[in-house]
Amino acid sequence: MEIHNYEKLWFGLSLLLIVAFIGTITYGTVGAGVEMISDDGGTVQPENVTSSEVFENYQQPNATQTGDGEYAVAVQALQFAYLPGTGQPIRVPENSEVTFYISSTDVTHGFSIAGTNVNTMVIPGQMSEITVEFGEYEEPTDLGVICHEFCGPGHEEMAGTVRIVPEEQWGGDQ
Ligand SMILES: [Cu+2]
Repeated sequence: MEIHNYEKLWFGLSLLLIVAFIGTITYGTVGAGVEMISDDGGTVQPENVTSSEVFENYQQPNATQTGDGEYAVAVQALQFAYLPGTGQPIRVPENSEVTFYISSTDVTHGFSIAGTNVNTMVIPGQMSEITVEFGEYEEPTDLGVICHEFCGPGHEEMAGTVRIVPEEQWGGDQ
């Protein structure tokens, strides 16, 4: 059987494409350092979210110190606000590692902090836990928080703020 040269060429090229596709998928999965966020934050009854230990300790606009340079904030998502976060910013110090615990008391929401890789769904009955490092900041810097899961007629207005505060100003009262 004779195979035409052009046919061989196209055969080779399409094989190469398949190998390249598999290569990019493999790289994206294991090579690029992309990590799935952990889902071991635990479960909680949606109506009891705010009386859970995590919320009783950390649902404050000022991040609570939990260790050396480590802080925690618990955020309640509801139609159509973050508590804390909407109206009053969540304040975190610079040079910190902050763990956010986020849960919803009504429907599924999203929690995404612009300019960081914090991006999680917020599901009633589930505690989303995500840790982010904030670097050095010369002056207070606001990052927007948005809900990116359609959650009802006020979804597009559901937003908040994370304010990163320089060390000298941390503990002050703005
Ligand atoms: Cu929402």
